Amino acid sequence: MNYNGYCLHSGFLGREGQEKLLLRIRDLLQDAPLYTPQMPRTGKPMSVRMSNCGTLGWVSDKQGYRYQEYHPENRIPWPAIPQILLDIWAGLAGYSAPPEACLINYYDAKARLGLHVDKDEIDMKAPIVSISLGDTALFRMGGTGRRDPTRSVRIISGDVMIMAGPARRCYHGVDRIYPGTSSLLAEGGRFNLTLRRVSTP
Ligand code: MD6
Ligand code: FE
Repeated sequence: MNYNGYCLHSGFLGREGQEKLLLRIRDLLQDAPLYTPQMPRTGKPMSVRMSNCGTLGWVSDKQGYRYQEYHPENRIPWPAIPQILLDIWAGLAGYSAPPEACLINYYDAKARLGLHVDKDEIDMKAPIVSISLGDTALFRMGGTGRRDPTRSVRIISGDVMIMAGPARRCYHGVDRIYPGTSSLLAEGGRFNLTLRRVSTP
């Protein structure tokens, strides 16, 4: 599927690749634990828990959305992006510069992510490469306007999604997680990793 810069590589990572990547993610979450971000202004907690790796990480709190070099709670610089992820970017992004940030989202059975456009990156020409591990998600993809028609896609463990070009400015979100659809995570739920270029190369 390739539609206006939106591209889904179904089953890109096999079970072994998913397990290897998951081990690396669990390892770096020891140093950069998942935290509960807050919505700008209201401070309302998000249902998705987050962390990052890379020289920059995306964070959200009462002050707003931004990229910063350290974990918002322990203030330690984010761990490096694992080589497996750098290799996926190099193979699929079609972009000469490496990613600077990898946002790690964790969804439990009840978590969801509202419609949004990722626009905190200075370099909006770079694609975002997204990797999913664990339970299936119902992903919604819309247009550049918040009220444009949307289509829904089920994203499964090992799928890799690219948003490039026009799709980079389109609204999208996660409506729900289907609990028990993957045996990858012992605790259940879903990880989504989004690799991003933040600054212009
Ligand atoms: C998710 N993904 O799949 C949320 N954003 O859990 C995103 O918000 C996203 O997958 C930009 C590009 C790719 C994505
Ligand atoms: Fe997004």
